This record gives sequence, C-alpha cells and structure tokens, in this order.
Amino acid sequence: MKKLVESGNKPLVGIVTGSPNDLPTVVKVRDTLTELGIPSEIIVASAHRTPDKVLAYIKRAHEEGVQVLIGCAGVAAHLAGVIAGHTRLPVIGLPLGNGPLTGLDSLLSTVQMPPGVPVATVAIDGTKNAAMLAARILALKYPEIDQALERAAEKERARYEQSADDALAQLSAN
Ligand code: AIR
Repeated sequence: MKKLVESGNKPLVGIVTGSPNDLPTVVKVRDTLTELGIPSEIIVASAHRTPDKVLAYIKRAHEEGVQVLIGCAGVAAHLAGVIAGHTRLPVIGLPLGNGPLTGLDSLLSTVQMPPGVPVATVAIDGTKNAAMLAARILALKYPEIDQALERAAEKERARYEQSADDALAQLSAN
C-alpha cells in the first residue's frame, strides 16, 4: 500500500460496517482509498446489534486522529446516522443494496437525517464515491491527496475517451 507522509500509517478514514456479510462490498471502499494512498481501517459494528462497540470505536477514532468516518449498512441502516450523532467529524453514509428491498430501505434510512446531524449519503452500493468523497474532504488538508485525485481523474478521463473511441470505431467497422 502507498503511504501518506503526513499521517504515517495511521488511518485517516474509518469505515464502519454493520455486518461481516457486508465486507465483500465494503472492501471496495478501502481498495479505492488505498489506490489514492489514503490509509484506512474497517470495523464491523452494528448500530442495533453491538451499539456499544460503535460508540467505543468513535471514541478511539477521535483519539487516534481519524478524520472522516464512513458508515455502511443494509436494510434498516441507522449506522451512519448514529455515528453522526456522536461526532463532529464528517460522516459519509453508504447504503447497501443487499436486503429484500435491494437498498431503497437503506438509502432512505441513511439519507433522511434530521436537520443539524448531516450524513453525506452516496448511492446504493456507491463504494467508489464513498471513497472519493472522503478523499475530497481530506484533500482540503493534504495536498498529496489532492494530487492523487487529480491523477485519478485524468486516468478516468483517458479511459472514458478510449472506450468511446473504441465503441465508435467498432460501429464504423460494421
Ligand atoms: N445491519 C446490521 N445491524 C444493523 C443493520 N442495519 C445490516 C448490516 C447488513 C444487514 O443488516 O449492515 O447489511 C444484514 O445483516 P446480516 O448480518 O444479517 O447479514
């Protein structure tokens, strides 16, 4: 993993998810952060099943200098909101689409926060944007993250242009 000079190895982003069954999706948040050189950690804790663990982690995150928290959960997804109620760190909500309602329940449970307790909610299973939004917040403080974001955007533009060129060339060949 690439490392950020300023934070050493300490996680800047805490990714909390409600179940071990969420991990195959949630690990993609960590992977995108890692590609950008941002250290993060994943914690499995549930707002409903292990609420004390959620609170203990928020306390530890404060003490250890975590700067952005991402709360991920499916179905009745109150995790990001509960986290936001216990911290003034920016909280990103990632609603997961794994339940019988394929995420509409998690989306609404995550996004419909009362005034004064914001959760910046990304799309259902929007793992990449959860990581990118965390990176944009951190980029205000860490120029190296801003540069990493610029490089990633340039790479993405090039990939998009190439796929458009390839698709058009394929059309003209037919
Ligand atoms: N969940 C866990 N505690 C509260 C909630 N909302 C979520 C998990 C998971 C879903 O419930 O984030 O997406 C189902 O959990 P499990 O462990 O039964 O697979």
